[in-house]
Amino acid sequence: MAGDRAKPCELDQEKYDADDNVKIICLGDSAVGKSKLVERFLMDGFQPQQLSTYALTLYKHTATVDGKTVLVDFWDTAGQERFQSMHASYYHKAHACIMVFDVQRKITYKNLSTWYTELREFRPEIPCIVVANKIDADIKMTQKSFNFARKFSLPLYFVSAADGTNVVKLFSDAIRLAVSYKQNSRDFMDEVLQELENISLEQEEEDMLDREQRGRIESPPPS
Ligand SMILES: Nc1nc2c(ncn2[C@@H]2O[C@H](COP(=O)(O)OP(=O)(O)OP(=O)(O)O)[C@@H](O)[C@H]2O)c(=O)[nH]1
Ligand SMILES: [Mg+2]
Repeated sequence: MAGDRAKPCELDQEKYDADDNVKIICLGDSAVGKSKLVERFLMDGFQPQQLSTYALTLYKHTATVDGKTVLVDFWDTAGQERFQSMHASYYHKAHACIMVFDVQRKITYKNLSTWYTELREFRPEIPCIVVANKIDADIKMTQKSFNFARKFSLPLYFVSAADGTNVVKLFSDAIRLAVSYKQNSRDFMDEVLQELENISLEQEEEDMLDREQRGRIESPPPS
């Protein structure tokens, strides 16, 4: 899989040309490194300053998976929202989840179960990757077995946004999983939503035709 850096002016055109588009959400406590990981992947850079995400940041990216162009939306939110439930729209139609904890702060690992429970309420089936971030700060952590991932049969990646270890692999795999989920999923909610969208589109078309017809009848005949 090859990734191209997103160029805003090209994205609209690419949207029309793209073979597919997927949404990937990031979850995890505040300051575990969610934003830094996305930035490392998209910009291949790391600015160490701490700026907590306010509400929501949406990153757009174009990737190539098996020769097909895929538009990827990365949704990154503020981890401190753990104390309230995340708004349902954050999960809406997500195709994969990257769930991050900080190997230096045990509490962020413990809180994974809260994040995971909420994720599964909204998206019972989507692929989810568990991410142990900041391994540059304590490389010994890569020897530890983190049972949470094993318990739920989730893949676990040891990464560092600071030095880039495994970041491209993490995001490339997440994109692949999202695409394959979208292509193969028989998620009932998705099907229902799709049906509803089709119905409202048909209704809009009918309304438009009605209005056009009425317009013709109501307008005075040409003299
Ligand atoms: N040593 C080290 N520090 C990191 C790494 N990734 C992030 N940080 C630091 O951790 C802090 C938080 O990073 P963010 O990416 O802002 O964390 P976040 O999860 O987006 O936080 P919220 O937006 O508050 O939810 C920053 O000071 C980063 O410099 C890493 O891989 N290694
Ligand atoms: Mg952030």
